[in-house]
Amino acid sequence: MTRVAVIGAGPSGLAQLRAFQSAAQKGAEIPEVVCYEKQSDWGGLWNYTWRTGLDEYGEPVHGSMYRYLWSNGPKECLEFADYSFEEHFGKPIASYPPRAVLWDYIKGRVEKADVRKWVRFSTPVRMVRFDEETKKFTVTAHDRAQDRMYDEEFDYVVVASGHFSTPNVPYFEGVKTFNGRVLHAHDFRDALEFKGKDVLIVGRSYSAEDIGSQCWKYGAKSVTTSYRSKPMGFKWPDNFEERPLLTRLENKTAHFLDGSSKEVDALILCTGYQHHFPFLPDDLRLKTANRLWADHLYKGVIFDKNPQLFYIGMQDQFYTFNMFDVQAWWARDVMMGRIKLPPEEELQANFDMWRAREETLEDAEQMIWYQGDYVKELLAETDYPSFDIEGTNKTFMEWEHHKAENIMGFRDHAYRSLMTGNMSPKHHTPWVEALDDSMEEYLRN
Ligand code: FAD
Ligand code: NA7
Repeated sequence: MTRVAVIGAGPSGLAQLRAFQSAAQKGAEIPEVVCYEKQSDWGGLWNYTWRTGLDEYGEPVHGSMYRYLWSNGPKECLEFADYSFEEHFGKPIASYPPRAVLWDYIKGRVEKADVRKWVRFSTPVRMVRFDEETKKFTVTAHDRAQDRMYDEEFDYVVVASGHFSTPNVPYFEGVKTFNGRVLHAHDFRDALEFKGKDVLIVGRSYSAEDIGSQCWKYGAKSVTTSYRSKPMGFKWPDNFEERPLLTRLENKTAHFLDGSSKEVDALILCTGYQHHFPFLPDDLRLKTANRLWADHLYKGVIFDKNPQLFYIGMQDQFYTFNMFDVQAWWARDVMMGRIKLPPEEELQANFDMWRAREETLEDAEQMIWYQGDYVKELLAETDYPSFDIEGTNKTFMEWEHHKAENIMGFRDHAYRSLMTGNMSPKHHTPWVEALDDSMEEYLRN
C-alpha cells in the first residue's frame, strides 16, 4: 500500500489530511497517511503556548503567537471552501476573530473529518532520507512521550512544518550593553509586560505592525518602530512613531540612521523568520527566502529535485488557509495519480513564468492579485470546491484601504463571506477597547 508521511499538523498539514479524507469520503482508495506532530495538540501556530525557548521535552518551542492576537486580515479571505465559519459557529460572526476563535474553526473541520487518528502527537521528525534505489523515504521520528525513536518507510513526504518559528535575529552594535529586555517577536507573549514602557521595535512588516499596535493598545508609554527599507506609513497615534534603521545601542539609548536617538526600555526584534528544516538532509532541504514565489518549488508545491517530496504553505502569505487547501488537494492528486506531471521543461517554464511576474510586483495590491492567480491555477486542476478568487482579492483590497484609513480601527469593519454570500456582522466592541480576547467574549451577541 502507498504510504504518505505528513510533517506537521498545522493548517497546512491538516489541509493535507482533509484532502485525503475527502477523497476517501467520495469513495476513492487512498494511501495510508501518517502525520507527525511535534506539539501535543494540532493547529500549528494557532495552538497557543505560554512557553518560550524550549518546551517540556527540550525541543525548540514552535509557537510564535501571543495573547490578544486577532486575525490580521479578514477571515473572509481565509475561509475554507468546504467548511464555512457559519457551519462551524452556527451563525455569521464578525470579520477579525481572535486566535482562539480561529483555532476552534480550524479544529472543527478536522474533527468532523475524523482524522485525528492519523496524527502522532508529541512526535517530532528527526530525519528524512531518500533511497535512490528503492525510491522510498525513511522517516525517523521521536515519540517524546515514550522517549522512543523509530524509522518508517514512505512513498511520499509532505513537509508542512511552517516557516514562522525560527527567528531571524540580526546583530545591532552595542546590544550587549543594552539595559532593557531584548527579544525576538517569536518570544513575545503578553503586551502587558510593556505597559508604561518605551518600546523600540525593529522591522516594518506584519509582526512590527501588530506587536507595535498591541503594545500601544495595552498601555505602552511610547512605541517607536525602526525600518530598514521604508516606513509602514500608517496614521499612527501620537505616542507611536516610525524612525529609520537602528544603528547602535548604548545602555538604554537607541541611535538611528538619521542621527536621532531615544531612550527605550525594551527592544523587540520583528525581523522575520528563517525557513528552517533541521530534519532534512541537503538533497531534500528547501532553501528559500520568504517570498511569494518560493525557490525550488514547481507549482509552488513540488520539490524540484525530488517529485515525491511536497512542501505546503512555504510562500509568503496573503492567502493562507484556503491556499494551503488548494495546494494540499493538488499534491494529493499528484500522489494519487489523478494529475500527471508534465515533463520537467514544462514545470520549469511554469516556474520561470511565475518568478518573472513575481519580480515585477510593486505593491500589496499587485501581490494579492498575483497570489490569487496562483491559487486559481491550482484550483482549476483539482476538485477543491471552487470559490470566488476575484471577490477574495477585492476583500483584501478593502482591508488594505481600511488599514490605510485607520490602523487601530480596521478590525471594526465587516465583510461578506465569499463562501456563503452572507454579510458578517460588525463586532460588538471597537478593537481598541476590546481587551478580552476570549472566544466566549467574541461570540457574545
Ligand atoms: P504552522 O502553523 O507553523 O504549523 C506547522 C506545524 O508543524 C506545527 O504544529 C509544528 O509543531 C509542526 N512541526 C514543526 N516541525 C516539526 C517536526 N520536525 N516534526 C513534527 N512536526 C513539526 N495567518 C493568517 O491567515 N491570519 C493571521 O492573522 C495570521 N497571523 C499570524 C501571526 C503570527 C505571529 C504568525 C507567526 C503567523 C500568522 N499567520 C497568520 C500566518 C501563519 O503562517 C498561518 O496562518 C498558518 O499558521 C501556517 O500554517 P502551517 O501549517 O504552514 O504552519
Ligand atoms: P516578515 O514579513 O518576513 O518581515 C520581516 C521584517 O523584518 C521586514 O520588515 C524586514 O525589513 C525586517 N528585517 C529583516 N532583517 C532586518 C535587519 N537586519 N534589519 C532591519 N530590519 C530587518 O516577518 P513578520 O514576522 O513581520 O511576519 C511573518 C508572519 O507573521 C506573517 O505571515 C504575519 O501574518 C505574521 P524589510 O521590510 O525587508 O525592510
